[in-house]
Amino acid sequence: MKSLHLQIRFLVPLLATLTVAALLALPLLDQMTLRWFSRDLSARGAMVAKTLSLAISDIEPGAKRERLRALLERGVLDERLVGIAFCSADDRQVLSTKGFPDTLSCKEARDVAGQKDPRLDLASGAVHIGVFPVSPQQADSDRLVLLHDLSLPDRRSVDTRRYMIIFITILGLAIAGITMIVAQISWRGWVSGMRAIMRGEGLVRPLLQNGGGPAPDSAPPELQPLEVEIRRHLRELEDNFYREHGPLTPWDPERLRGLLRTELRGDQVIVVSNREPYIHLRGPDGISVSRPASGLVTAVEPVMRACSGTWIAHGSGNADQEVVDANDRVAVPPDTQDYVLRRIWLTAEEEEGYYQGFANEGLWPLCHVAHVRPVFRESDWAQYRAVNQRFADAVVAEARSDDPVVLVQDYHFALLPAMVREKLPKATIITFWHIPWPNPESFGICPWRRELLQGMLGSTILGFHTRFHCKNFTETVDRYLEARIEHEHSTISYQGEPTLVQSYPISIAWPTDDERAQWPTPAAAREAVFARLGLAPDTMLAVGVDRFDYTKGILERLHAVERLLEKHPEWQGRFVIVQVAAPTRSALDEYREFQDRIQRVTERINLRFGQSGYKPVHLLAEHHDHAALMALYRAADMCVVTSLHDGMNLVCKEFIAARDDEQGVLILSRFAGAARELPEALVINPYHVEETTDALHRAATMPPQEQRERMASLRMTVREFNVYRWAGRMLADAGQWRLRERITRRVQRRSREGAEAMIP
Ligand code: ADQ
Repeated sequence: MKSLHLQIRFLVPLLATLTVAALLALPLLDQMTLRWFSRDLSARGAMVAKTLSLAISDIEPGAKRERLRALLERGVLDERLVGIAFCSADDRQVLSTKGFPDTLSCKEARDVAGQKDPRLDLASGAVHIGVFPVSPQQADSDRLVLLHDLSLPDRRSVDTRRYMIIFITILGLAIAGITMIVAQISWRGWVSGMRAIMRGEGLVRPLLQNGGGPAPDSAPPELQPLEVEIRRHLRELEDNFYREHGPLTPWDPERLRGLLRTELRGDQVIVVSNREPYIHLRGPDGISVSRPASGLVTAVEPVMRACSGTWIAHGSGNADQEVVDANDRVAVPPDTQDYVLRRIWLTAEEEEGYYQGFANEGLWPLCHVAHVRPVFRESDWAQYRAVNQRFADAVVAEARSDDPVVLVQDYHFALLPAMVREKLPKATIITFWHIPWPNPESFGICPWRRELLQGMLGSTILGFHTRFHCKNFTETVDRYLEARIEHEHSTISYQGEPTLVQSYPISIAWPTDDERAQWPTPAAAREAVFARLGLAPDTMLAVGVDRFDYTKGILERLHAVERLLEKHPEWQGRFVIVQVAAPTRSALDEYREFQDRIQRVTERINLRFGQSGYKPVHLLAEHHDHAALMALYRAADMCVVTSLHDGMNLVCKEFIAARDDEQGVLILSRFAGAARELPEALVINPYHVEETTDALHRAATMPPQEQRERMASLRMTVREFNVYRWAGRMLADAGQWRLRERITRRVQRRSREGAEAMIP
């Protein structure tokens, strides 16, 4: 209907143009017709006159007058001739036929005949006058005046005009009709082409194209420039939109809850982790509750809050036992009591063997290529197995159905998935490995490599941070187990049970507006931090935040700072790094020695480059609360992450989230999983001191505009790829898996029933 309106709008001017053309053309046509007739009558008159002249020359002189009259009267028998007159050379009318008007003299007739349009309007009608010499060879010849009736040409002219109007009208309508059809076809093509472009069909095509040639579904040629233009504008709009608002449907706690309601409706979720989400501690003022600063807790807690599940963890607080019920359960969080925390108590031997021994002295260095030798003790392995079994038993005891969703966290529980699978074959077990997975050769040094792999393959889904870790795991299984690997579907089937091996990059919760409102401004944060540490106002401040772990590259970082002060002496007295290092695993020799070494190197550098009131390295070997870390991130000019090997690294993402002023530079090790997501950082090889030194110098001299460009892009990534997406994607995959399982079971049941019905 709309297109019809458009066409009418287009046709009206077309028809108006045709009408105007017709109005202009008709008088012209009239004139031409009359001129043709006039020429025709003149020629005709000349012929008649010639015939008459011949006849007149044959008349004998005596009989001349009567014969002449008879001759002329015969001539006017032609209906188109009105009258004929015979005029002498001196314009005297000798005789005339009956129809010749008395009022018309020979002279007047000659004058009119000499005009361009020899027409005379008489009372009886218009006539065409032709004057012809009887003897053309004589100069003073008599003349014949022939009057032709002009009513016929006039009638013909009217007829011609009528036919002309009919012709133009038909032509106009035909053109209009054809135009409408062509317009309709082109309009439809154009509209569908535009719609396709708007739907993005043309826009996504270049991504799908393999070669350089045009894609088979490319837009019509006339729309291609438009397509290019639209694509450019859309990209700009999208960029701006993403920068301002983040992704269209951002992952947040609400979306995660929605997913649990729809995809895992009513299913019980059980989390297993070594660290508990709430620790009860007895202090001088009674029992207090603390939340460990842990990415894992931040990531998993929204899931638990949404589904009222059960979290099984090692009860490590000194007042933990006081608050649990007879079944070692306590409702948490303390204020809302959304889910249950089931605590497992470990003896000192168990903790030493399972946690410090096998997990932290064995698996941790085994999976991190940081040149610290793993230690494998038979006794640690026994404890590891026993504790895994205790946690697995707790999962089975807490399960309210035979198919709960079990989320197993980290390398402390490599054996648990298969142990749970044995008791609950229909459970959906999602295991997430928070640390890297090494190559098959490195992993092969573990004496219990097969048992560990078999344990992990009890999982339904096995998640790593990066595809690279997935690949290493798959190759390790390929090397040490008899398993069927389907690379296309990322699955490994061991003893007929499939496991989906997938990458789920972990992240942080993007700060809410309420949280951000609590933050000091960057200027205020800088002022407070500078005052606390006694820094000069023009100090270039770098910050490092880590657990005091040898995998974090703290030593390499300090070497790079030392080299910077050597290579660029202008930074002496002005460049400061604040290294926050939370003590961790201090019961282990390796860690204690590492911490001592860092202390010594720090002192050496400060001795070498320190001046009165200035020391280049501030080592704060203590746990900081969240607000203190935020203040540091916001005060700093750069954040330095130099991990020698890291599954992901959350510190760099926390720094990015803290910089809503879009300032500050991130220096990031290429051996951290995060480097694959954050290429806008200054990505370095921490083993190459010179490269890290240059990155420090580059960060210190980077113009604010470049910092803004990089930081804006980094923030966009971290906001979109947040921790809710991490949990959401795993749970969505689990939901799909369960759906498929249910369908398969239904199909199997029906075909079994069908087969039974066939048996007579
Ligand atoms: P971690 O090895 O602990 O995590 P990381 O990802 O950097 O390493 O997380 C450390 C967390 O502890 C951060 O939230 C940080 O703020 C906090 N933190 C560090 N030092 C602190 C201090 N002094 N005071 C207070 N808080 C401090 C393991 C893997 C990582 C993986 C995570 C999540 O080794 O590769 O990213 O799990 O899967």
